[in-house]
Amino acid sequence: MMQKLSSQELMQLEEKYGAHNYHPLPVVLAKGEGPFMWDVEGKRYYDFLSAYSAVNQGHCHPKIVEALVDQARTLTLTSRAFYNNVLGVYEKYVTEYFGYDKVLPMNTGAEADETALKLCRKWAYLKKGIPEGQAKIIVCEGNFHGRTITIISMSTDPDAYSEYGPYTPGFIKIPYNDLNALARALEDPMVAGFLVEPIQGEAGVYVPDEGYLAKAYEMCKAKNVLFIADEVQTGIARTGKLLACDHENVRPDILILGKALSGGVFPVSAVLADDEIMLTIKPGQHGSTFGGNPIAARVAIAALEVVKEEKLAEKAAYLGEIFRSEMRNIKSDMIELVRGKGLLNAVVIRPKNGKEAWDVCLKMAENGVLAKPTHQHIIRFAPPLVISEEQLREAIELIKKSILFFS
Ligand code: IF1
Repeated sequence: MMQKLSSQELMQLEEKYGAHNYHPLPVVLAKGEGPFMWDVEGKRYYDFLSAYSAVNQGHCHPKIVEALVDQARTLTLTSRAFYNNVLGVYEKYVTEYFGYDKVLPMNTGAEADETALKLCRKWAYLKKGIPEGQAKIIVCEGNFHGRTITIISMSTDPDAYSEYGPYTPGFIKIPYNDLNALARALEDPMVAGFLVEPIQGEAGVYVPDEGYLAKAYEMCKAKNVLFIADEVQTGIARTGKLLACDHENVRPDILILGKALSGGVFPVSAVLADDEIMLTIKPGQHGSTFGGNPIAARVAIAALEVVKEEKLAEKAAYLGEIFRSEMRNIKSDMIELVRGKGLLNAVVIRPKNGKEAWDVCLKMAENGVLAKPTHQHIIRFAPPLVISEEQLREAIELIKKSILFFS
């Protein structure tokens, strides 16, 4: 049984007994519903982080929770040593939904990214004819794909990679949003894939120039290089389309999904690809105890149905326009820049009188809006896509009030 503890006591427990690998905003949440969360003292907040875009469908969406609970009462895990009566149904649903031959189910985003890297290398050796052990994958500076050793080997952020070596070789790092750099890197015949976030999330919601993804895709095709999109954060309606790649009509050769694939109720990730690529991995060559478990399968179907039923992509596109234009209208010299797509947005904060993004976030929390700074001076704004226009406008007023407090 959970005792009734205060926010202060609960934060002290985490401080004393938990590893110090996070620095959370000092808010202790106890409940969520739609675009809202409540702290243990009962104060209500607009959630403008959505668990880094995992909760696109809103907190505790009844339909998704129902799928979770119903399946949890029936069958939770069989492992992949046996078939179960949900996985195949989900696999058919998700592949038709995104338009691929096959799916490989995993749990976390990092695992799906790792899977995509392994798949790309397998394809390189079995199909492209690169000599084994020689394949290279192009990645972008400022990337964020997760926390495993191989993934941080691709990182250019010292916080992410320092003192974790030795690192996995085989990656070529080029600047993001730079087609000339990509062209040069693609000259290397050992290149098997190009892994890219359609919008860089961790880098600070960095939106590339229009046409970048389409042109990059075309250049990869010309060199028989796989275009691999990490849509863990940008996918599932967040940017105003089902996938961020849809804005440029690009269909990745390998598509990586996570986060909102479960609406934030369970770790569910997936890699999608066509047979020519996916069938290079044979039985016993990759897997996961929990990947594709019955709860995950049921939850993901429900989460994807909600996206269509509630037209979340259309909503994100429409509400995103309102958000950016309202934020750009705020008369404050602390707002340096507003950027984003759909409801994945960032505001670059110009520090004033020693006050920076962190202070703005604390003030916003006080006023009832939760968001988190990234890289000292950027605040990410990504509410659940189920937020109504009226709610969004109310939250914008609270954000405005918080920024103007320092101006
Ligand atoms: C943390 C950021 C977001 C991701 C992309 C894969 C993964 C992520 C594009 C891995 C994860 C997270 C993880 C979270 C913070 C967070 C994040 F600030 F670091 F950049 F979302 F913006 N690909 N992103 O964004 O997915 O293994 O975590 O399920 O605390 O590390 P995961």
